[in-house]
Amino acid sequence: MTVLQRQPSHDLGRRLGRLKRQRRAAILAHNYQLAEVQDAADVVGDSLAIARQARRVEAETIVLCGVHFMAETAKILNPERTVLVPDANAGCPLADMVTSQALAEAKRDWPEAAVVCYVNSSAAVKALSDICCTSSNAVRVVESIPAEQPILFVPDASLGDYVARRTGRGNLVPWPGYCPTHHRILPEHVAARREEYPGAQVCVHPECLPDVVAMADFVGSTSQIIRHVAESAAEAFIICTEGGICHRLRQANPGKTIVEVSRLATCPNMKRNTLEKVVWCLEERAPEVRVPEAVARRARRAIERMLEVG
Ligand code: CIZ
Repeated sequence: MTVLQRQPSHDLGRRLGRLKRQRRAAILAHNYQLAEVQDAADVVGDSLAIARQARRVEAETIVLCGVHFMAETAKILNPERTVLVPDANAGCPLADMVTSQALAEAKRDWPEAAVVCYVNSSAAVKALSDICCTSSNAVRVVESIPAEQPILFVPDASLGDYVARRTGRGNLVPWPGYCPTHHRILPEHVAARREEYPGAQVCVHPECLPDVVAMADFVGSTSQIIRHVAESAAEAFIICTEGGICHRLRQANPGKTIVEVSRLATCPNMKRNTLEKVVWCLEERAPEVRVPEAVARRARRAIERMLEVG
């Protein structure tokens, strides 16, 4: 019987280094990636930060380690670069909860509404939207829309509810989508961790259930949580978002205690990307992510409108 063995990581590292030079490639990884992928990356950040960085790196090829919509966003903002993904099946169930057909119908029923789409959406949905947002700037984006204009917020209802409460917008209607990973975090998980770590600050991503958000000492996107933990005087933090972020938080804050709220908050799609697959996609120059130009042009408008808001 043949026993398959994992290749030693130093061999993989050497192959990766050689391929990166040959392909003039940069590896950009999301905060939710496996530790081994984050450690091999040139840039680690949220989807917007990595899409912006993609413009700055001196590379012809970008390996985008995240989920599909992130690679699309990087391609839309950097159409001249080749964008590869380690695993073509790394999708986002939240993004799939709004299709372009369903959104087109909703727009026909509600023509006066401005459509705000969370970055967790397909390029085709972004192309039908007036403006995009991330969890870092969703409040500012919504505030940039005239108060009297109704807003259709797609696809994340938890983020939509949070933004409606923060901005006092009674005319914001959230699409009924949700992130299955963030919704696995329950109030009892937070309560149990609080008992174990009295005095720890609870940091919550706004994709979480409203009852979990209500327990937070700090609510923010991954980049905002990273900044908050670095700047806070507190010594311990209970992290209520996808667990991959804890690797970066521990590296950056060796003196602080970083507690994952629940092992259930692991995104199976984010974890599809492994170091082996990063090497393979560079070897094969595939899978490559492409966005049809007509879709990309309109999606870019929604993203650039967001970038103007900041
Ligand atoms: O914008 C991103 O990358 C996502 C999906 C979440 C976050 O808070 O960074």
